Amino acid sequence: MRIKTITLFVIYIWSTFIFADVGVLNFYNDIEYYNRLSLEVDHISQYKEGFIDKDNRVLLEGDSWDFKIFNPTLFYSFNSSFSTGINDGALWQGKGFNGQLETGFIFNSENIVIRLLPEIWFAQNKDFEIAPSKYLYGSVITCIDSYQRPGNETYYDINLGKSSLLFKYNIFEAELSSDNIILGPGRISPIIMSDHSEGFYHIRLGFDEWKSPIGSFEYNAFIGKLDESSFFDEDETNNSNLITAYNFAYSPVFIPGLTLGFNRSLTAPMSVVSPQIIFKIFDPFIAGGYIGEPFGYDKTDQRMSIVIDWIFPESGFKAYTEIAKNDYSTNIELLLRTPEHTLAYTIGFSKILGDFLLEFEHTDLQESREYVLGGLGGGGSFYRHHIVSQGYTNNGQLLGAGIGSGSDSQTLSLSHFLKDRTLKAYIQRIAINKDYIYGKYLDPDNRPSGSPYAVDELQFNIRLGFKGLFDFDSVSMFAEFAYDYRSAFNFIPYEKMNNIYLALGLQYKF
Ligand SMILES: [Ca+2]
Ligand SMILES: [Ca+2]
Repeated sequence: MRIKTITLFVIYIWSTFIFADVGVLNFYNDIEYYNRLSLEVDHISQYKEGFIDKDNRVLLEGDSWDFKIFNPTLFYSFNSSFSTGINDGALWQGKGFNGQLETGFIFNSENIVIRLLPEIWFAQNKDFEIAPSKYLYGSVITCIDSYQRPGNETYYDINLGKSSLLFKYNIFEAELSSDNIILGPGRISPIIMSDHSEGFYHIRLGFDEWKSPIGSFEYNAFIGKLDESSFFDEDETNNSNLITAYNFAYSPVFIPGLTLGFNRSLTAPMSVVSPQIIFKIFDPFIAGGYIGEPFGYDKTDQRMSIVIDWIFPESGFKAYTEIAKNDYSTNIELLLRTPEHTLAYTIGFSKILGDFLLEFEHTDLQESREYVLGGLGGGGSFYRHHIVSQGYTNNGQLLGAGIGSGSDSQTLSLSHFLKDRTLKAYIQRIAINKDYIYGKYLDPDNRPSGSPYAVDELQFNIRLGFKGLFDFDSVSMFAEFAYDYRSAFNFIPYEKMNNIYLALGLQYKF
């Protein structure tokens, strides 16, 4: 008990010197995004890493290399009633206090970049009611390793964060990394890959921008390993999965500002991995069956999306969409009958208004409607899978949109960019896992005949938030205040909950 208390004390103290990809660094992303909206570019990169090298102090340098310290950046947050937070990397923000530390070193040269940026994070993880789960602390739905809480004790984790070893030659890059991969234009809910979960060990081969007479091309291929969290099943033989993925993007020279993209990813249990599985992602014929198995018996899980990202720099306007499929239509008959089969999408726009930036994004991850007719089995819900039983997750958090399976969401925000400060107000609605309630009452005989009706179990959250970044000479400061109203909390009719979210970030600039 004493050791635990001392450990917690050390973490609490350490976290006050901490640094993160939320808070200050998240605002750096916003500022860069705002600045680029009015720039004429040949190509909009669809592969992004969470890492930003901004104002980091050079400790040593030579003619063609430098060695920097990554500015220490503190992030602290507090939830009064329940867990909230998306796109925060490995961090999970529970009830009570949460913190994350990120710092380290960066070596830059012409052909080699080395980043050693480990992170540590903790969640006080105070007790709050969660919805019943087969996995105790896990998701309300099966076939996905997405915990509601990481157990019932203070949780902390150390990982390699945004560390990476990168080789560059001309436009080509080869990288070994533990960072997140973000694909596509989604500002809040990229569907195939986001920075909602912990990054994962992967190898990347690709190029960012290859200019040709007909336009610019981008291509990256990934192979990596995903892990199960400690809050899932008791089966020790299925704890890791393979992930392979690629993204392709093209900006036609005859339509300035337009970038079209394609993303595809595949996961498979490590126990079935073979060269055929590793290269299956490059098979353009998207068959239903697993190689060597009867049709429809698929041991791999695939997702794909197409992307349209269109920027109009003269008016500072950008519109984008990502349209994704969780499962392919296995033949042309099915495709013609129900093209909406497991379709999900994100659509959004951004508009500069002087010093202001107005943004809106809408995402819908709900199961397509033909599932109510039966004959397709369960599991049409985005990110779930029956063979890759952890679903599309790493260490208990989703690799894709953080709003979660079966959800839909809208976010409207207004940011104000000034020389030494950036302010942002936002309102966000998330309807949480509607698929769970629709699935629960698939059989009309199970539905309650009177009030409360099944429809009263549909849970949603409204958040109103304000945040700001304030730049001083040697310190950047981040602060956020948000209020959450949750209706049908844990899918219980008429159960209403309020939450206050506070966050503070500091970055020390050497
Ligand atoms: Ca997270
Ligand atoms: Ca397991």
